[in-house]
Amino acid sequence: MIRSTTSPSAEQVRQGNIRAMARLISQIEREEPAAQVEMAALYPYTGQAHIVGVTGAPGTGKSSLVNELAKELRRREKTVAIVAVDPSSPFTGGALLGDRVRMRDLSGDKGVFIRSMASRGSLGGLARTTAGVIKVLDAAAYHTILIETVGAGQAEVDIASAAHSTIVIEAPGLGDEVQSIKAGILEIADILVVNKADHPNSQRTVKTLEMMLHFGSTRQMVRHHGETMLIDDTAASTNGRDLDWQVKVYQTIATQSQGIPQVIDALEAHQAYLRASGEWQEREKARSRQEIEQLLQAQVLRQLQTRVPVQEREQLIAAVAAREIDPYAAALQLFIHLKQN
Ligand SMILES: Nc1nc2c(ncn2[C@@H]2O[C@H](COP(=O)(O)OP(=O)(O)OP(=O)(O)O)[C@@H](O)[C@H]2O)c(=O)[nH]1
Ligand SMILES: [Mg+2]
Repeated sequence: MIRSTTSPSAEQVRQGNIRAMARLISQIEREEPAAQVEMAALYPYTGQAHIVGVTGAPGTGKSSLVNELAKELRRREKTVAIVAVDPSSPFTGGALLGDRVRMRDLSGDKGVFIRSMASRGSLGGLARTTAGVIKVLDAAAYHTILIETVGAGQAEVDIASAAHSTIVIEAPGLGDEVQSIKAGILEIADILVVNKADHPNSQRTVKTLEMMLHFGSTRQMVRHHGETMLIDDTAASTNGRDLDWQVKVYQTIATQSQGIPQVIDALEAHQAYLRASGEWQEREKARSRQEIEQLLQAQVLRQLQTRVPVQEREQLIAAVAAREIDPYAAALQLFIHLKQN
């Protein structure tokens, strides 16, 4: 493949120029068309970084843990980019708070880049711009990209699914309930962490999670070709699929830097597993497919808005609502319209 960087500022991004990176990231956040040209120049250089999603219910210790993970990665001579995504607040409430601790711990280290992002418009938009920002950091050759996001629903799961490896954080609460089950984010975990292990109830949380993993209806969650599957324990051992990843529970006390190397070891093991099993490529393909389809969808919708008169669209919508025609017929009619124009 011929690799040529045609944009001078894309070249600066590749060399890790912080200002050039910040500028491009802002352009991406504003969804400026100019960013596309630079992203195209950078694209061949992406695909190297280990992208790690860190998600969990509010207050479980995501920011604290991400800081500790970053410090441990630095000890192992890895460069780190941190993206804190705060989908809940358009005014960057939690993201800013986490950032302040972060600045104290990690600022001044050239091997660490930190950026927080808050939702301006739709969550879909946030997922899209986050994906763009990850690419910039990837092209800038950071070894590991940590994405912190509050796990509260599908949009956050979408953001985390941009990752190669996903850490779901749980913290012992007052009751027995495991927050991530409620939020439906447990399924996306490659690594489970019970943070705040200094809390008296933490063993109970660990046991609950382990029980779910190992004995939950005699089945076990595994990641296979980018999808979470439930398989029988027996099938796992007799299928010759010994390359399948086993989700395990780790305990940390982020505020005392305890249990951190073990989590990084697990991350490194997961990365090695992804490469050895071919799943790294599978996930890249799945992500590429999703990205193309999303772009195509957005483009078709844009074309529709610019090419089909608003009255005509509204008439069709009214007709569908009034049950005069069905949605399929309406979509087909619009699609034919698009092709003709
Ligand atoms: N006791 C104890 N407290 C902790 C631990 N880790 C974090 N905390 C505290 O828990 C609070 C929340 O920590 P954060 O790291 O901000 O949690 P978060 O999940 O990023 O929070 P949001 O981004 O607001 O959802 C802070 O007061 C931390 O000091 C831990 O291991 N033990
Ligand atoms: Mg936080």
